[in-house]
Amino acid sequence: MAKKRFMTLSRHILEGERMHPGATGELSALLDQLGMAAKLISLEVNKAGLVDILGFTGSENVHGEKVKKLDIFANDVLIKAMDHGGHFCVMASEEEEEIIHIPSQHQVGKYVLLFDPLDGSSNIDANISIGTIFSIYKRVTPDGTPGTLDDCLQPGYKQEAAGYVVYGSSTILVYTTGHHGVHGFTLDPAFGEFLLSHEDIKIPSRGRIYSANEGNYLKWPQGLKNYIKYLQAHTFDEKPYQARYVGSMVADLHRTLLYGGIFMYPGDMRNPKGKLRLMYECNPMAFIIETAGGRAIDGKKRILDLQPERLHEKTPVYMGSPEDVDLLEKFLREAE
Ligand code: AHM
Ligand code: MG
Repeated sequence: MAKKRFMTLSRHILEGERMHPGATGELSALLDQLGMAAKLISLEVNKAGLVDILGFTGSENVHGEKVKKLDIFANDVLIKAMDHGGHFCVMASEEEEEIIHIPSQHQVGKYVLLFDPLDGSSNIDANISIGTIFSIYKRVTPDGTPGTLDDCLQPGYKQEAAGYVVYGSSTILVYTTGHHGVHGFTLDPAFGEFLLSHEDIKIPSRGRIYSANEGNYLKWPQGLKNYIKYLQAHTFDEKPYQARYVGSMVADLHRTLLYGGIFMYPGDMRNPKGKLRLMYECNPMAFIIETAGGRAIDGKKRILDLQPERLHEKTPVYMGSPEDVDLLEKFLREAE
């Protein structure tokens, strides 16, 4: 218990590194830096209602959506915190149309960073949880040269690390390197440190909660409609299924990770690829969910096996407790 109380994010990352005798410490250093950026974003998110930072900037992001100032702030913080450490050769963000090059005055490293700086930002004005998502790969182009799009377009199973930060009733950072489990750290605002609060998270094998935007029900694939009807007519552990949908992927998946169940953002008749982006939303979340014992599919294939073609491409996604995803998959298959 005492050990847990004093396990900061930095110490945890370092101890993870020591389990790999050949590790250079670079991954630890950059994860630590990401934790620092998350603290800065958290501070700003927490005072969003107090300062004149809310409201539209008048510009749109690469997807034609209105961008709020906090998105830009979070994007800037991440770029500025991560571009000069010598760890990355290239970065990419949901808020930037093109890849982000490392400025020429800084060293380039062997890692690649993709991130969604502030996901669910349409929820900001209502004080609903939002989050940051990140995904880390090793470069595929030669060391010492500027990174390229090829470094970014790698399938998710090649991720070296992934994580998210949820700015909710408290700020929690969850990360994994794929080897030593999934761990969550709660930010102590007085202490200014992320402290280990959720050690070695394992997703329940089955849950009672399904999470999707049911407003789109009529446009959904028939198999998914059948699945939802099935859940509504059945019980789990003698209790009815529950629907929960925050509309912030990070919050919905954080709950799914802890309580079990299934999160879904399907493709539909109008948007066959759904809404969520493969590279910096679905892949990192799928890596975390799988490492915690869950499953993540696009309806047919494993999310982490998808070969990306474009930086901002979207994919349908179903992820969560393994038995729930198995059942959903069966319904999708049967309706084909
Ligand atoms: P954003 O990246 O523009 O914030 O949008 C992504 C968000 C996710 O957090 C969430 O799961 C989804 O959009 C909700 O979409 P919808 O309003 O269609 O249900
Ligand atoms: Mg997003």
